[in-house]
Amino acid sequence: MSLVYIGLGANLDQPQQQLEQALIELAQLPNSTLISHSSLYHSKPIGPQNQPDYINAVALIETDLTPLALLDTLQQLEQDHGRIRKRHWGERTLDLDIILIDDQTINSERLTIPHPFAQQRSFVLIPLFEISPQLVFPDGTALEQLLTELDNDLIRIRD
Ligand code: ROI
Repeated sequence: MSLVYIGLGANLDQPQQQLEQALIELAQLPNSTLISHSSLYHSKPIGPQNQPDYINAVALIETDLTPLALLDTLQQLEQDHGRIRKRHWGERTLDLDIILIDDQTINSERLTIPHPFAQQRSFVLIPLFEISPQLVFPDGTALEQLLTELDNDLIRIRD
C-alpha cells in the first residue's frame, strides 16, 4: 500500500467542473481510498502565456495499485475527460500527474517520481502545503523551505 500525491490541472472546457468531477473519480479508483484534497486554485499558465488560466489542486490517495497501474488508470481518466492536448506545454482539459509515491524515487521510461518539475511549480507546492505542511521530498528538501523561495501567485477558490 502506498500514499500517492496527485496534481490536477485543467484550463479548457469549464476547468473547475473538470477538476470537481476528477476528484469524484479519484474517490472511486479501484483498490484505493481518497484521503484528502486541497482547495481549487486559479493559476497563471507556466509555459506559453497565450492560453487560458488554469485551475489546479492536489489530492492524496492511498492505493494498492502499482505505480504503472496507477499511471494507466489516471491516463484513462484523462482520456475519459476528452483530453485535448494541442501542443507541448499547452492547454488541456484534464491533466493528472503523479507527484510523489511514498518516499520512492523512480526513473523509468514512463514514469519519473518525484515529478521532475514539482519542486519549482507553485501550482503544485501551494496546494500540497495546504494538505501536508510537514511534507519532505525524498531528497530531503522540506516543502516549507521551497515555499519561502517562491511567489504565491495562486488564488484560492472559496468553497
Ligand atoms: N500552468 C499552470 N498554472 N497549471 C498547470 O497545471 C500547468 N500545466 C502544464 C503547463 C503547460 C506546464 N503549465 C501549467 O502542463
